[in-house]
Amino acid sequence: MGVERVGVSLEPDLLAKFDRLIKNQKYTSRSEAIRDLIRKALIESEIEKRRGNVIGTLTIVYDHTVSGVAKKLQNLQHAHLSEILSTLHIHIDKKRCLEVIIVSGSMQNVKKLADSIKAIKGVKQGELVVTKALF
Ligand code: NI
Repeated sequence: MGVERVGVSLEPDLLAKFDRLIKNQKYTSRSEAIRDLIRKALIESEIEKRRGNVIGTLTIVYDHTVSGVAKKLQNLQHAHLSEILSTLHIHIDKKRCLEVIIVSGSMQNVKKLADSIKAIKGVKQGELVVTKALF
């Protein structure tokens, strides 16, 4: 496959910040970093159109001392067997737990499930990261 070269005009400040970012992310060239950004934008735009299935993670941090939170999380996960592939649980400290939930399905269902989990009292942070599923 051939490649086409394109020129991009950027303010020096913005370029300096971008170079720092890609250096931290261990990119070997600007081109590769820009290609990844474009791919990410295309995937996101397709996700927004809600076509096809997605796969990804929902990472949450919750306070397990909040009454009922663990039970609510468990009930919700048992009610969504088809969207949840796996769950990783780590005890951060005396109070806080980290859970990484691997999710898949239609964007609509995955988003709805993530929103319900984030809405549980005691769940302090929640971030859903999805990519287009290859199935
Ligand atoms: Ni825990």
